[in-house]
Amino acid sequence: MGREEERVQAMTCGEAVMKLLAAYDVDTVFGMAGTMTLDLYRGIGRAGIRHVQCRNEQGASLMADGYARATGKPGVCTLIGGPGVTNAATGIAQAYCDSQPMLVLSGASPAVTQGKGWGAIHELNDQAAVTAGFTAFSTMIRYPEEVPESVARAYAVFRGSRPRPVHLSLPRDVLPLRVESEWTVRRAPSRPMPDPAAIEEAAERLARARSPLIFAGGGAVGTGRDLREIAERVGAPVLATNAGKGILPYSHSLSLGCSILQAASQQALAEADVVLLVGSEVAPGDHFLPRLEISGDLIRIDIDPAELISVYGAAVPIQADAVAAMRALASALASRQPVSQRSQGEARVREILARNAEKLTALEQLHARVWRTLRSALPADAIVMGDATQLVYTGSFAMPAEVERCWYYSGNYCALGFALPMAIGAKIGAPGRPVVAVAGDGGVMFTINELATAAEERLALPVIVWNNDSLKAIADGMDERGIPRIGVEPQSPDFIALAQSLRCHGVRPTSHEQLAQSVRDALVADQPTLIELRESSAWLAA
Ligand SMILES: Cc1ncc(C[n+]2csc(CCOP(=O)(O)OP(=O)(O)O)c2C)c(N)n1
Repeated sequence: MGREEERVQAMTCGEAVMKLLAAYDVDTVFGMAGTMTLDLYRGIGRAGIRHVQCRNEQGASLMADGYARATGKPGVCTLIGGPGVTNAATGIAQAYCDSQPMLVLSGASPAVTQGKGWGAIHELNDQAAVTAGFTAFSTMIRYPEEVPESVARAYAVFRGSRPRPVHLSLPRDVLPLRVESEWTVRRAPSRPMPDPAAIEEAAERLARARSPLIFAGGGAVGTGRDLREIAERVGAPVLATNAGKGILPYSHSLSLGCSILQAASQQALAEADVVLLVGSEVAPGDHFLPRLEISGDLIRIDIDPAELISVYGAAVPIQADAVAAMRALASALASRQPVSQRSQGEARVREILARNAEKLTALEQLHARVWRTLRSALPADAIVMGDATQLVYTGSFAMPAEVERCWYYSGNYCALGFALPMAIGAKIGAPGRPVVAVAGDGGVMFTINELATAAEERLALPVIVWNNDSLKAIADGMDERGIPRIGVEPQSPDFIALAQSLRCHGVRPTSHEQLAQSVRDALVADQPTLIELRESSAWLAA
C-alpha cells in the first residue's frame, strides 16, 4: 500500500467520529475549537460538516438546542473539555429540562492524567460526572473502539425514548489515534407502542366524560391530526403548554391556546371531569404555580414511565410514543357515542377565552398590542424564541400560533439569555423559515456576544429587545413585598450602537406601523437587526 493510500484509509479517531456523525445525518455543529480538539476539527472539515463558531460555549449549546427544536434532529456541539464543558452546561441543562436531543462532543485531558490532579490544562476532576445530572448519559471514551456503540446509544435515546442530551468526552490523546475499521450506523430501537387495553379504557372514560379537557405539551408534537379528531369527537377544549403551542391551530374553535397562566383556563382544568394529558410534565415554568389543580380523572400519555406516576399520577397511565397512542385513541373513539358534544366544548372555549380577556392588566394589554403587531408582520410558520421577559410571559397566551414548533419559551430551566442563541440555531437549522428572538434588556445581555455569530453567518434575524430599564419581573417582586430594590436596575448599553458595532442593523421604531415594517425588513435583510422597544415609549401605550 502506498503512503497516500494509507493516509486515506487510516483515519484518526477524531476524523472517524465526524465521518460517523455525517452518516447519522449530522450536517452542522456548533462549537469552539481548541488544541485538545484539533483532530475532531480535522474530521469536521473532512466530513463536509458545517461548523458554526460561537463566541462562548454557552452560545454553542443553546444554538444546538434551537437547531434541535427547529429541525427535530439532534443539535451537536463540539467543545474543549474543562471550561468548554462548564460554559456549555447551561444550554445542556436546558435541553435536558425540555427533552431536546443534543449530542455534546468535548475534548478532555489525556486519559492517563484524569483524576490525578496533576494540573493538566483544562483539567476537570471527573468531567463525565460534571454533566451526568443533566444528560441521559455522559461517558469518558477511553478507546476509539468505544465510539460506535456510544454514538448508537445516544441515537437510541434521541429516536427511541424521551430525547435528552448525551455527552461524550474524548481525551486529547485518544482523538489522534488511528482507526482502521469502518464505523457504521446502528439502527435505533423502535418507540414503545400503547397497550390496547389501556387505550380502550381511556376511550371509554373520554366518551363518558361530561366536561373533558385535553392538555398537550411538547411531547405531543406530531399528533395534530389525531388530537384534533379526538377533541372534536368528545367536545374537549384543548390547552397547550408553551412547547405544545400550535399543535392544534389557535384558530380552531376548540383551542384555548397556551392560556394556562390565566385564571379561567386554570379553573376549567380544575373542573374538567376527565383530562387527557399528552406529552407534558405540566411544569411550573408554564403556569407559575407550585401545582395546578386537577380534580378529574387523568389519562396520561408519555414515553417516559417516570412522568406517568409523577406529581399528578394518572388514573390511566399509558407509556407510549404519543403519535401512536393518539392514533389508537382516535380509532377507539370512532366507534363510541361520546356524552359531550363538539358544540358544548366550543361554548366552553368561548366562555373561558372571554373571561380570560376581561382579566388582562394594563401592562398585559400593552404587551398584547405588541404581539398583535408582531403577529401581523410574521408569517404563520415563523419561529419565535422568547426569553424570560414579561413581554414573552404575556406572549404565551397573547401570540396566537397556527402551527407547531413555532413558539419556544424555556421556562423550566429559565436561564436568562437563551432566546438569541436558540434563534441563531433555529435559523441555521431551518433557513427557509422566518425566525425571531425576543428578549428583555436584562436577558439579552447574557448572550449578546452571539450577535457577532449571527452577523458572521449573515442571518436575516430580527432580535427584539424589550427594554424596561430593569430586571422588571424581579423588581416587581421586590416592590410587592416591600423590599427596597437591590440589583435590579442595571445600566444598559446603547443597544443600537452595540448592534451596529457587531455588524448588525439597529432600529428603534416609533410606531406600531414602523415596528411591523422593521420586522418585515429584518426578515429579508443581509444581517441581523436589533429592534429596541422601550416600554416607557408613549406610542406603545397609545
Ligand atoms: C441565569 C439567570 N439568572 C437570574 C434569573 C432570575 N430572573 C428571572 S427573570 C429576571 C429579570 C429579567 O429581566 P429582563 O430580561 O430585563 O426582563 P423583564 O423582567 O424586565 O421583562 C431575572 C433576573 C434567571 N432567570 N436566569
